[in-house]
Amino acid sequence: MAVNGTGPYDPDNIFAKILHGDIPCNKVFENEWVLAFHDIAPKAPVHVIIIPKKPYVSFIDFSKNAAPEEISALMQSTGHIAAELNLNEAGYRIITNAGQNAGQEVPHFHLHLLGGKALPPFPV
Ligand code: D5M
Repeated sequence: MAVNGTGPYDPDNIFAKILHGDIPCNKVFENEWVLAFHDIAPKAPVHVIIIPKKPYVSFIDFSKNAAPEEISALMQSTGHIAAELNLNEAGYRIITNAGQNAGQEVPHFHLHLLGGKALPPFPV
């Protein structure tokens, strides 16, 4: 079910539970600011979810309220993960869903990194 990506942060959302260690994830990468893990329902051979550790609901919330080092960390981590997963040559796609019209299901801001096959024409 899609969520209101402009609403208040829900501290019980599934990614918050992963961050708190309440439920497991298949971790790909972690640093001070960022956690990345394999999507539980992958849409491509590579489908990684990349999240800031701090609580933001959406891209707008993150871009308005995150510290510059957090924003840099998310960008650099995403590039690092894409390169480490050998996506550079064949190509990849990075998307974020925000709010009901975009079908956002988890109200903790996240990037989807997709690759490993010829992706359908945008939008997926
Ligand atoms: O996408 C939310 C994504 O989060 C969706 O592709 C499934 C994924 N998901 C949901 N629960 C989990 C767990 N527990 N581990 C890994 N991935 C998960 P959205 O952009 O909000 O529509």
